[in-house]
Amino acid sequence: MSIYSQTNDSFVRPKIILDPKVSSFSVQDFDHLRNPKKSYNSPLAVIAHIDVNAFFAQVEQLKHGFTREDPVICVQWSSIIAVSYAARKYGINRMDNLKSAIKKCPHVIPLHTSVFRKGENFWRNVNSCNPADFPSPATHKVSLDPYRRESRKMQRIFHENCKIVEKASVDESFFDLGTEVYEKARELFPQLKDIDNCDDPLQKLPPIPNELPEWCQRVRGVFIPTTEELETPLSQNNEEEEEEEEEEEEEEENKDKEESSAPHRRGQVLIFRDWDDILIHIGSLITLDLRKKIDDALGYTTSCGVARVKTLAKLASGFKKPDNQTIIRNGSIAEFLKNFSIVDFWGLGGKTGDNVAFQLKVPHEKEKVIEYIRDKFSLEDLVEKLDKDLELATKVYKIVRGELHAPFAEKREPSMCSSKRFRGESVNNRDDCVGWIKVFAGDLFQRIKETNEEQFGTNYSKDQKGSSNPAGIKIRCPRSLSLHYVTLSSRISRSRQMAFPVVSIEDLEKNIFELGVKLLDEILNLAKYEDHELFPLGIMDLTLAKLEVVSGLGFIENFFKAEKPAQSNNAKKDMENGEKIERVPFVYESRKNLGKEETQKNSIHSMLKLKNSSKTKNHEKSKVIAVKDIKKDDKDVLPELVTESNELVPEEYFCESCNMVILNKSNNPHFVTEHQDYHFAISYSTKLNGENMTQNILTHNEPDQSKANSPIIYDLTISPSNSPKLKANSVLKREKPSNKNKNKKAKLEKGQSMLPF
Ligand code: DCP
Ligand code: CA
Repeated sequence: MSIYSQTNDSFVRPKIILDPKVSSFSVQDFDHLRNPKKSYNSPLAVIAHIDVNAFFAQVEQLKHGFTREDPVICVQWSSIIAVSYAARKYGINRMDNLKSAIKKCPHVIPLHTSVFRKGENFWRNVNSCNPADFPSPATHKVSLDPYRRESRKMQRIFHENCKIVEKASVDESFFDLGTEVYEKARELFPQLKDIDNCDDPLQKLPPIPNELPEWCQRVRGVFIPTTEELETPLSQNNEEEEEEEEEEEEEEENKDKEESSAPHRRGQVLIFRDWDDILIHIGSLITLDLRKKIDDALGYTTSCGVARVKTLAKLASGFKKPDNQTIIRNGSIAEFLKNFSIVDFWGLGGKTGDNVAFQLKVPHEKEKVIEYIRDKFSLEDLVEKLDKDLELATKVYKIVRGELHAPFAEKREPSMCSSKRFRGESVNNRDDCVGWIKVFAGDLFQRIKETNEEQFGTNYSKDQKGSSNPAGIKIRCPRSLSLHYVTLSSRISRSRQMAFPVVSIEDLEKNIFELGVKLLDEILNLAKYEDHELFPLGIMDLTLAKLEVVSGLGFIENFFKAEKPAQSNNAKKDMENGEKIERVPFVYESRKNLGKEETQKNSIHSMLKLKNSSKTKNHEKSKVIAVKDIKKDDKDVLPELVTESNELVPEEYFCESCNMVILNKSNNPHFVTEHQDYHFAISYSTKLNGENMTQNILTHNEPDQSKANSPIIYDLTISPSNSPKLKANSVLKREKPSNKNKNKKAKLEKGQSMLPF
């Protein structure tokens, strides 16, 4: 059993003892820390993982003015999706439902997630902790916006303080602290600056000093001991000294607002011998500061792990919760891993991990599993045992040694999805779908608006029109829209996708809605064509993808770059001076309803007092539902956590402006949007420069059919979107036939839209 299964009562902070030895690390190992491409792979790497404690519950707790000591739970319909640590003391966990939670703690405070109401384009808070007032899943959709918003605030603080951050989920992030640790170490230890003139990168670093500078004499968080430290006789300090130390610690604790518990053995020592110990320790003080910033600025407690690789940092952050951090030095990896089995590692939790455990016949005692794999199997043995799967074998080999140096993921092109899992048979016709598309459009628009405001610091209010620097305005524009559904009983799943045009921000929500409805009509036609029953619907979602960042004037200028038409002096001047922001149609309208709903702090407190008054009952006009159990898997999926943008490269599309179908012969994923840009540029130029000038552009940019990648022209007999029935063979007569019917059917199945736009 790990020493950490003991209670914390008998633990005090350990003391650091320095025992310098010849360093095993080279100048290059240290130098790589400041190189973002190499730092994660250095043997001196310092990686952290931060996870917000009971995230949704903390958001609701703060939103409604409760304290950390209040037993808050976050509820979605009658399921519990997050449990505050105060409520966990009563044994409540996520597997409970509202009823069983109330049984465990009669004064539990259930706070419902914010919700959209069907047919409305804005979400509202549920300002009641009385389950009888909670909304019904038949008429409402959960809004995850408040959590995403808080998540983005945290990300901003993380990015302000750390160069390499990888957001792992809505409340978890990895940090490569290489640069920060490198800089702090050089500031604290002059000998690490002396190596600047060293010619040989493989030269070993100087030994660590005999004493630590004051800044890093503090020990914060749980330091996993090395085997040697565990065996080191405990400090001989007499009790008086210990008491004095504890008093000092208490003072410091108040000063630093650090971890509430110090789960170390009384008199434990930490022996630092080389730079890896010191750098990980510096990393732990940096994360302490970062977590404190989150707490001070936003009020959230977090847990954190610091180690040399991501897998260890992730396990460590979950080791001591809440509001604590666990530090794994390289010498304590073996000891730390005694707490885990192979299936506890990220990516090995499912069948793969079970299969590895089975094939390697790992012992039943958890604390022996990792040691057993490490000591018993060479890499070759693992390849042999794991069906010659070299990748998996290498992963297991490195994981059990704490050596899986994983790179940090590049930022993915974001997409946004709004989805709803429908209850029972509540969506039975087109009107029902339209009501939900309205919600989706409002949700997506609001999120784009907010992320733009947060990311680019622009509030897009009308008074910003006429700004002297429109070229500086940036905005994230969606360029693709898709609608997806799953039928309730037959679980038939289909999706339709189309390029999303460049529109003004004022028109964005309207366009998302209208084009979403167009996709819906396509789907309705397709269901008829395929002869499958669409209703009742089980799930529907609307996704905006290819959220490209463009800048106001720069964006427009890009359209004209290719052909550089001779501009009239005035037009040119306008562009250069960036006058008239009105021309750049990226101006958001402020929306009604939202601000008021969001800032009702403490409202529940007052409602608690007024619990039985009629005022309370009328406050939220949600339908009153009986509290009944809803199965775990029956709740809404978390789009941001589970939805990947599943984009398809369109093979062809019908361009209304060209009045022809254009084939994507070069398989260019952006070909539709690029073609649209071309039309946008023309229309914009016409507006700006008049017809004549635009003619220049036209002759330069017109699709050239003589070129290899030229579009193939179809004889257009029926516009597919106007066709009452979407029939493969009635759509187009092609001049140059090849695989037409096959393509058409495949295209329909792949979900590519036939809509003109
Ligand atoms: N979440 C959810 N449904 C799940 C899992 C999570 O709705 N099945 C949401 C609610 C959580 C948030 O995601 O607050 C983050 O998930 P975590 O697994 O990190 O759990 P918590 O943050 O709630 O708790 P912990 O302190 O254990 O991290
Ligand atoms: Ca969490």
